[in-house]
Amino acid sequence: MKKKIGLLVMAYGTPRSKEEIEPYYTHIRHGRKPSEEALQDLTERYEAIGGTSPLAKITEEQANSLEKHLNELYDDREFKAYLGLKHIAPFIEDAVASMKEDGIEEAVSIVLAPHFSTFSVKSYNERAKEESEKINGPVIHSVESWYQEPKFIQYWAEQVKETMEKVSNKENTCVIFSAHSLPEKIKEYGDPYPAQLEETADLIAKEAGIKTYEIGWQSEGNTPDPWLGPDVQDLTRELYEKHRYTSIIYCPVGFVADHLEVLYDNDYECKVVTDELGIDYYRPEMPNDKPEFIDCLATVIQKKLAETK
Ligand code: FEC
Repeated sequence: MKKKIGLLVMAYGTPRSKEEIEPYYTHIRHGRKPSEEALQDLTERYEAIGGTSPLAKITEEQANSLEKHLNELYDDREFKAYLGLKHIAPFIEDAVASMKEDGIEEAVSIVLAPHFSTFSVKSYNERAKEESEKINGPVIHSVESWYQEPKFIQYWAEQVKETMEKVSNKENTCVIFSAHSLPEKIKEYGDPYPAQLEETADLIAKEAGIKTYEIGWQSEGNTPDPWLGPDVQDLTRELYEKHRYTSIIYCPVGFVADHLEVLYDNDYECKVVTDELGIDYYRPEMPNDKPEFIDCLATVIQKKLAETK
């Protein structure tokens, strides 16, 4: 008989309707309701990308494709995917409870974000483990980060090379690698997040054979404390002032899907800046549920399971 393994796929989550925007935003704000103005602003951003985000559908497709692919790779194990979201149902805790109900004793978990941070991956993993301990649920083997996986680096290197093919003045083009900004205070705790983004950029640039690239931060929150910078929009202006680049290729490598932070913050906000400067805007395709990306995630899971033997 095949051994049953729970595949806990954790992701940010997104409102599935206009009505869900307020509770979702309240959850992100740790239970504090957003002001009318902030809610209106977020609603307008969702409207600008079509009303809701495609993220809900993409996350489900990623989890289902990963389950299917892993089941093709193993003869002696059967994986069952459980989606656990950070800010909307099914929450991480719901997924752990479902695994327990289904009699799962061992699980492997992955967060659909490549870099580790105390603000992101650590909190996902802690929530899963705490819930499992509380209900005497499955043992969970958690992947901490997977940005170094060669198949991930390869994915973005291919995207950069393909995009470069479309650019007319390659010499005058800069690639900006970015991730979600976080409050700067994470540096005081020695959080590896900024260094991991830098390493990701260096690895992709080397693989793609590009020399002109920068690191930027995007989508920073609406709070008074300082956030990691430079912000991608400011960086675009600074780079133009200094080097007069004629094209920028934006690679939001901290994300793995088409969602608000990419479709709005890159494709709208950054494009406003490039249009104003009269330079070309490029943004390669996100991994979504492309087979090569699902294979990358499966490899990360295989490596984690090999460690636990
Ligand atoms: O609906 C969608 O398509 C977008 C989903 C979405 C993703 C995402 C990823 C990350 N976030 C991270 C950190 C923060 C911190 C705050 C924060 C705020 C928001 C808001 C929305 C939102 N985030 Fe998000 N994030 C997504 C959506 N995020 C909406 C609230 C409005 C706004 O500020 O724009 C600030 C919280 C606070 O106020 O205290 C911090 C990180 C990631 C990448 C890792 C991951 O996916 O977990 C880090 C997708």
